Amino acid sequence: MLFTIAAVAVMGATLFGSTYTQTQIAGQSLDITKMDADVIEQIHQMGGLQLVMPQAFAETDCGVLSQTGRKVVEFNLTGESVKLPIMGGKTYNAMTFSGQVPGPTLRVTQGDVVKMTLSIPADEVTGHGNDMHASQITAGAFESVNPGETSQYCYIAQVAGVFKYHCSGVKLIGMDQHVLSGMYGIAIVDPIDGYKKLMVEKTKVSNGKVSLDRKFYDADALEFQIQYNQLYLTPEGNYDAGAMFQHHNTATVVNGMQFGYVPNMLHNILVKGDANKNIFVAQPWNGIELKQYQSQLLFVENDQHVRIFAENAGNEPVFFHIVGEILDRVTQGNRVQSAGTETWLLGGSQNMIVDIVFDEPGAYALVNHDYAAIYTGAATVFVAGDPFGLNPRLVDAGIIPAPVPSYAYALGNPSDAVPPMGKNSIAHPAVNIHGLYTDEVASEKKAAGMIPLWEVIPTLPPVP
Ligand SMILES: [Cu+2]
Repeated sequence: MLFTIAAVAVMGATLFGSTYTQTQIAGQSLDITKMDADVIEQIHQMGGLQLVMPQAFAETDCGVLSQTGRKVVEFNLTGESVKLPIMGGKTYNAMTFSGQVPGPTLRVTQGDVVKMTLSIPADEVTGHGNDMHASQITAGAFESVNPGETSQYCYIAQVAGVFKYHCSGVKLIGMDQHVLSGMYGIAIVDPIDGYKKLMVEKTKVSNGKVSLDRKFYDADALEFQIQYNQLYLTPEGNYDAGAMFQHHNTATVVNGMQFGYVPNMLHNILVKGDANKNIFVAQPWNGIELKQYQSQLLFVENDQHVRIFAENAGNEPVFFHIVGEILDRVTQGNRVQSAGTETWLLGGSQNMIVDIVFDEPGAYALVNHDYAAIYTGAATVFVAGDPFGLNPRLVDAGIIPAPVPSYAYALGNPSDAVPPMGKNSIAHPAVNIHGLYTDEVASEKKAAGMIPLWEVIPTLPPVP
C-alpha cells in the first residue's frame, strides 16, 4: 500500500520537476497541493523514482541459473528511436526494441531460463528499460538503462502462456510514451508438456437423426501472433500525452500498423484483374513501392488447426472477434477459459491463445469489435483455402506447380505475424517480409531467407 501511495506522489513530483511535456501535465489530474511536500522533496533528492522492493524469493542470478541444468535462452534487445511510416504517407517518431514494432518475439519452453540483455546505443536520445511479464522477479530488475550502457537479468519462465514485455521508461517516467510509441512485444512460453489437441464441436445427421459430431485435431498448428495497440500522435507525428490521458487515440494498430493485413494491388489483380479495383474497403498500404510496409494477407488452409497468440499491449479493450467464424477455444496461462465463443475480451496487458479451424473457403476479418477500433485500423483479413478459384491460373502461369491448399504456398505469410517455431508448430509454407521494420531489419529478414515480395513479384510471369 505504501508503495502505491509513494509511486503516485513520485509521478506528480517528477512530472513537475522535470522537463516533461506540458501536454503530459495538462492531461493528468494529480493535485500537487494535496501531496506531502517532504516526500516530494525526498524524491527530488533521490533523482526520481527508485523501486525499493524486497527481493523476490525466485533465483535471478544469471551465473547460478546457468548451472541449474535448465536450458538458457538468450534474448538480446536494443532500444532505438527511429522514424517509421503511418497510414497516409507520413512518418511518426517511433521508439522500438531492435528497430521493429512490435519488438522481436521471444519463444521458450516452460522451465527455461531467459537471459535478457538490453543495450542502449550511445547515440540514443533516451534511456530505456524492459519489464517482462513472463518473469516473477523484483521490479528493480526493470530499471532503465542509460545510452551507451547494457544491462542484463535472468529469470525462469515458470508459467506457460503469452506475456507482454514493454519499456519501463526512464525510472517509469515516459513509460506511456515509450510503450505507445512502439516499445512492446511478447514472450511465448510453451507448456512443458506441449499444447493440447483441439476438439471442435459439429453436428451430423444419420438415420434421420441429428447428433453431436465431435472432431479432434492434433496439437500441431499453423501459428500467428497478433498484438493490439494504439497511437496517440500530434499532426507532426509526436507522442500526444494529453490525448492518451483522455483515451483519444489517433490510430488503432495491429502489430504496429493500421490495416496492415488487408489486400494489396496484387490481390486486386489476381481477383479482379485490375490493380486499381480494390477488393477491400480500405487498402492504405497498396503499392509495391511500399516494400516491407505493403499490406499482406494471412493465409490458412481449410480444416487446419490454427493457433493465434494474441496480446493487447495497449490502453483500450480488445473485443476479439472473427467475422464469419467462432473461436473454437480460448486459453490463458495454459488453462482453457472458453470454447465455442463468438468474441473474447482482452483488457490492457492481457493475452490469450485462440485455437480455431476455418471450416469453409473464404475471407474472414479478425476485428476488435469496438467500431471505433475497426474503422481506425483493427481489421485483419484471413483467407482460408482457395475462395477465389485462383489455383488453375497460378498453375498455368507457372507460379505454383500444382494446386495448393492455401495461397501461402504462392505468396507466403507476413513475417511479423509469424512467431518463432515452438512446440507443436506447423511450419509456414513460405514467409514474406512484412512489418513495421526499419530497412536494416527488413534486410536481416531477407538474409534469413524470407521473401521480399516487392522484388519477386515483378519477375513472375503474368497471371492469365
Ligand atoms: Cu523506452
